[in-house]
Amino acid sequence: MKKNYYNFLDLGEQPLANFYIKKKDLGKKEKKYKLKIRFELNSKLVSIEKTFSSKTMFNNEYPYRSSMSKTMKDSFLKLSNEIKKRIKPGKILEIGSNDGSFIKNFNKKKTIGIEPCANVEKITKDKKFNTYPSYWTQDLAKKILKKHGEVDLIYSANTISHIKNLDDVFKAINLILSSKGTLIIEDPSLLECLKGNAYDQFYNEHIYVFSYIALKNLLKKYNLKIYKVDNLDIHGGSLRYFIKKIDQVKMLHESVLIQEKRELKYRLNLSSTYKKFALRVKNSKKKLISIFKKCKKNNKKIIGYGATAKSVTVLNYCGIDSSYIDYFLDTTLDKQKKYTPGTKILIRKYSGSIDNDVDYVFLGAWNFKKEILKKEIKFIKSGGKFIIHTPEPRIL
Ligand code: DWN
Repeated sequence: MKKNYYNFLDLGEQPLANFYIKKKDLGKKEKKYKLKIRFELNSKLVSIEKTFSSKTMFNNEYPYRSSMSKTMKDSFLKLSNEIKKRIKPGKILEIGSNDGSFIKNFNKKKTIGIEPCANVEKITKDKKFNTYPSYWTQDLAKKILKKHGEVDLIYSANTISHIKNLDDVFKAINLILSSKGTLIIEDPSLLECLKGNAYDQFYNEHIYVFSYIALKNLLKKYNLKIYKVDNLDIHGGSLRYFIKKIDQVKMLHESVLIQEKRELKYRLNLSSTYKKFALRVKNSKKKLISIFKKCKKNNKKIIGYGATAKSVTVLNYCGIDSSYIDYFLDTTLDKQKKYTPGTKILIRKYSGSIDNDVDYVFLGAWNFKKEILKKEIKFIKSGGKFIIHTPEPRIL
């Protein structure tokens, strides 16, 4: 039988992102898998080949907190104000509410948050938000429907792309979204990922990287339709999709057709585009390694900034470990004093500045480049430099 997908990228053996290693476990064998990416010829969906269960990935030791960046907090606040002004929903449900950066902008009585990582959900529960430490499924949707009734708005940022069973996701949404309700989904944009050679958008948690075209195809099955698309700078380029039940969409916003045209112009619907991307990724690896080698040859001290899930892919794919990077700085408490998955680089607490003896900083959190470069102006003025791998590996 003819294959209906095209495997276009092999990012080698990878550990699970967000599985930071405790000092006592440094000698232990890590769980690893082969990270391969595929393009489905019919649905146009791009996904990783080997997946892990949600229970394995999103557990009660999950370290990521969305409130760690001003950029994210500002973005959630701006969207919340837009929702209040334009949509004026009654009840709001967020799938993947993390530490509450979005729901905190609304009246507690109006919001319901779903966050499967119990350690993260505890943060909002302790602040008396109505949150559930559960995975988003039809069973949960039924339970919430019984208790709270239908909701007028469902928001989900950087979560739907993390759930393998999309059939269950959208059926669950349809169970609880009111007939005139709005669904807003936000996830990294495949177009921007390809344009920016941001191959680090692929790791075990990002089961899918959506394009407008693929999501549109998928939503049809569930009687849902995208009526507006916002292009955001967030996470290196994200798309925010505004969706309603098909019979509620009277007119499409011009942004929908513009996005579709952009994606077709870039040929996101053709395998050849992904083949070219894979070649660029191989070149990117060579270039990044040569930058690191050159710096080390000149006895320069390199550290990392932002121990992101994304950087796990880059470091492991390029074989950049603690022989190149002395340590990472990160503001996230649950990452500090631990080591990066696979490459075992120590993560240190960020205490307000970069040490004077540092020559180069590898920007793991390149998606917050603007915010970080602004904050580190003193380091830059004193001659410090940043290394970045997207869109091309280079020294800033
Ligand atoms: O999709 C996902 C996104 C939203 O978050 C998840 N699968 C996991 C996670 O991915 P990530 O780790 O690649 O996300 P971020 O938001 O790029 O991570 C930024 C990291 O950098 C955090 O650990 C916080 C840190 N940071 C810092 O130390 N100083 C960030 C900023 C802005 C800073 O100034």
